[in-house]
Order: sequence, then structure tokens, then C-alpha cells
Amino acid sequence: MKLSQILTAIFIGLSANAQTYPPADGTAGTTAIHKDSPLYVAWATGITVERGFISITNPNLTASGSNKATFGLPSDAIGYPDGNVVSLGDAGHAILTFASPIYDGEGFDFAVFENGGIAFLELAVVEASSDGIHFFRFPAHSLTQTTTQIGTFETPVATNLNNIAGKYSGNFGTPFDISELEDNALLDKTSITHIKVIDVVGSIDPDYATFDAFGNAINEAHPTPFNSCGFDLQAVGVINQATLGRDDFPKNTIKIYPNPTKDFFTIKSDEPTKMTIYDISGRIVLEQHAGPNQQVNVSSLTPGVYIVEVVLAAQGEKNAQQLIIN
Ligand SMILES: [Ca+2]
Ligand SMILES: [Ca+2]
Repeated sequence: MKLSQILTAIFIGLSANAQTYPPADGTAGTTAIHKDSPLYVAWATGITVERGFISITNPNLTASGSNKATFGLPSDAIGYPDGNVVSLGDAGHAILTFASPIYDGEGFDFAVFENGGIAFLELAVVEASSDGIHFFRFPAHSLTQTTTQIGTFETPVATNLNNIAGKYSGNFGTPFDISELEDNALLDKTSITHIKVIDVVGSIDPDYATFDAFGNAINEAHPTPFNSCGFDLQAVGVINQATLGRDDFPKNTIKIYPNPTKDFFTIKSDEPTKMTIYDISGRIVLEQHAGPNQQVNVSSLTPGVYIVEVVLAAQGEKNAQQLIIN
């Protein structure tokens, strides 16, 4: 089962009457991944930006002397999310590159950071490419109503949004799982080299709207005629990064299997380890010492995404992996 299906199943289970998606950062069941999570192994290293209008429905409108967004520099979205952003403007986009490609490993593979708060989310759809030419969009879904325009200072809510960047606050990445992209001969999921982040035009006017994968206009704050309008891209964090060859893996890299699991997993290791399991919000849910190749019982944990951090007792070397319990 794909991660998205697992999560959807969980949330359908929690709210029998309505399909909803993972809630805001800080709420149980969220998939928001904090910027200091050990899951991030790298950050974007290159970027090109094409800015959009401050108001795509009124292209003559200007702010700070320009009819396009001007706030921030493209380089502000390189590296660790330090709070600085580049504003994309209506329908503007950024294409990010990486020192080493992203691959479709277990669970989430990368995350996109905006700078919003729960009280004001700004959204973007996301695409991936393995050649920098052909881009493929993650299947965005907006459950927000499409009859009343969300106003300039209003916001959609996270539980109505899936595969849409910006659904979490500035300290948390919105994660994406490459396995959710449709298979295509022009897409190599083992070597994603470019991530494209495209501002959602919040207008529900079909002449301007950004539509999700189901044909719904994605309703968000509109108009926003400011020089800092549109998606404020802060960073893209890499979770599953391809390395140049197997020899480049550290000698003591730890494997956990099976993953996903229902009840038990084994840490493959030659020496005693200290193991801590965090939920995706960073709370410790299980902590124990484990002998070589010892089984760990996780049958008491709720299905979902976890982070297993293993410290080799001798070297103190840390290794973090995603664990999916289904
Ligand atoms: Ca994946
Ligand atoms: Ca927007």
C-alpha cells in the first residue's frame, strides 16, 4: 500500500463521514516534518525563478514599482530553511536542483518549505523531473469549497489539502512521496534531478484558477497584490538522496527490515545500539537499547510514519530512517 493510501485510510478511519487529509503541524496525525528532523540529509543547491504578476487578474497593477512579485532573492530558497524566502507571485515558479539526485525510497522523499503560519497558508503545486525537460505533477487534491472566494487575508486549512506545498507552517516541510507520481517512460524515479514549485493562483474564476488533479479550483487567498505575493519559497529538503555508488555509503549504515511493518522490525547491526523512535512531529514514542540484530516490537504504535534513530554504542554514529507502520 502506498503511503498516501495508508494515511488516507487512517484519516478516513478517524472521521467516518468525511475524507480529510493530515492536519496542521502540531496536531496528532500530521505529516509535517520539522526543519531540524534527522530525516533531511541535504538541501537544494541550485535554483531558477520565473516571477509571476502581483495580480494575474489585473496585470497592470503594481507594487513597489513592479507588476511582478519582487520580494526576496532566488538564492534565499537554497540551503537550510533560515526564514528567508523568494516570493513567486501569481503562477510564478521555481525550479530547484540538487548536488545529488533524489530517489524514490521508503516513504516521503523530499519536502517543500513555505513561510506561512496556520492562520495564513499560501500554496503551490509541485512537479518532478529526471531530465530537467519533462516535468510530472504530484496529484494535488483540494477539498476546499469552490463557491466562495477565499479573501486576501483568509486561509484554507491543512485537512483539505493533499500533495500541495505550503499546507504547513514555516518551520515544517510539506513532504512528497515520488511513488505517488504516475509511471512514465520519461521519468526515472530513481534519479529526480529537478523539483518545480508552482504558485497556486487562488482565484476560483475558471479563467485564472489552478486546478487540482480532480478538476477542482484550488481556492486560497486572492487577490494578494503585494510585492511579496504568491508562494514564498523557503527551502526544499531532501530525505532520500541517491549517492554516486554503493561504496559511498558509510560502512555502518544501518538497515531496518521489514519496512513497512505491522508489529516487529529488526535492526541489522553487528553491535549494540541505542534506538529511539519519534513520531513525525518529533515526539519520542519508544526508546530502548537493542542488541545485535534484535527484534523491536512496535505493535503498540498507531499506524503512520515514524523516524527511527539508531546510535551505534561504540562510535556514537547516528543513523535515521523512516519507518512505516501499517
Ligand atoms: Ca518514496
Ligand atoms: Ca497563490
